[in-house]
Amino acid sequence: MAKQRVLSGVQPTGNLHLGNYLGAIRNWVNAQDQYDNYFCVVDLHAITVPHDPKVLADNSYAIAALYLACGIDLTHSTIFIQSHIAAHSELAWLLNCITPVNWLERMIQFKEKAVKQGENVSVGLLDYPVLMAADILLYDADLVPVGEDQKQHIELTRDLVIRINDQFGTGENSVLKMPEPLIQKAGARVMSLTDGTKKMSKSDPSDLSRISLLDPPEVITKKIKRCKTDPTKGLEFDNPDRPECNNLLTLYHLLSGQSREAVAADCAEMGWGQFKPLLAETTVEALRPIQEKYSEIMSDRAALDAILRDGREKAAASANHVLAKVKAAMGFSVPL
Ligand code: ATP
Ligand code: LTN
Repeated sequence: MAKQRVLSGVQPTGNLHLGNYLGAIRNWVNAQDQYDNYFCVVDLHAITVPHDPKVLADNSYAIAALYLACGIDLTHSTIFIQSHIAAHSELAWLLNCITPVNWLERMIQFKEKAVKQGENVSVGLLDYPVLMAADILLYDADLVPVGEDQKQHIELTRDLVIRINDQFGTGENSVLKMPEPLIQKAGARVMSLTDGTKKMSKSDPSDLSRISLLDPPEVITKKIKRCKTDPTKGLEFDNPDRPECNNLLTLYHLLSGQSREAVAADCAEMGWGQFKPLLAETTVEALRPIQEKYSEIMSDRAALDAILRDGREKAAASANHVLAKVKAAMGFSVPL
């Protein structure tokens, strides 16, 4: 039987952090041999908030290199850059014309990001989930592995599939494949180091709130030393009054590879003074191989270019096929 198709992506809006890694990329890597995978760098999404044209292309290359450094394996996975494939923008337009505006106005991410933009909210920010739906649907994806925050966007994608298939499918022939979110519980929501009730995010103004995958050891150690804790004695998971404690223990559990039970038992009597250096050392060691591989990949730009060229060719074949199917179903003329 053919393998199920997986598609996911990350925006090149800055360096990846532990939330992106533990909520998304690590899960892609761990499951990649079970699926036929497409991982894109969603640069068209990165311009939905004001961006710097001087760094956009470099950030996209850096994210592609980080995918590889984290263990994405080209024998199971295709890596490409979203804007290299025009079909993403084109399908987004077609989907726009059947998407009710109020579906988009309800999106939590839109509401949160719109507040931060003040007067300067672009149509693109509102339309972000439609472009994301296009990303997913162009590859006939069965599964979309993401962190918890993206679930609502995948639900919107599913609603769009129902709408397109109802309006333009014929009998047995559906136009688009129905995707499902794939959200691993552990790591689905890594919280900020400075506020355990907010998610760790690339766009948080404070660099101390997140650990970047490329932070040097001394920076990691400093950030963990300074991170928010509480005065309660002993460490525990799942106490709703101790969000920082739960977050830091979860990071230790995921990065050390020890079970939750073992971590809960080992840390039950610990104070922060003992735990923080342990977490810092574990994080440094977990990120070291990724950082080494990243430097290696970035030192051979021609090889990375070749990988992205191959990725683009493979991705375009799927995307153009699905786009043609949608255009035919919607009744467009075919250019001769
Ligand atoms: P931004 O702050 O620029 O919106 P982001 O940090 O939220 O960016 P994205 O590029 O939007 O990062 O997300 C890429 C992937 O990482 C998505 O699958 C998303 O669900 C996941 N992700 C992002 N932040 C976290 C987090 N704190 N915990 C778990 N997963 C996360
Ligand atoms: N919105 C996602 C990034 C993204 C994505 C996708 C994820 C854009 N297109 C398609 C999965 C599938 C985010 O993580 N902020």
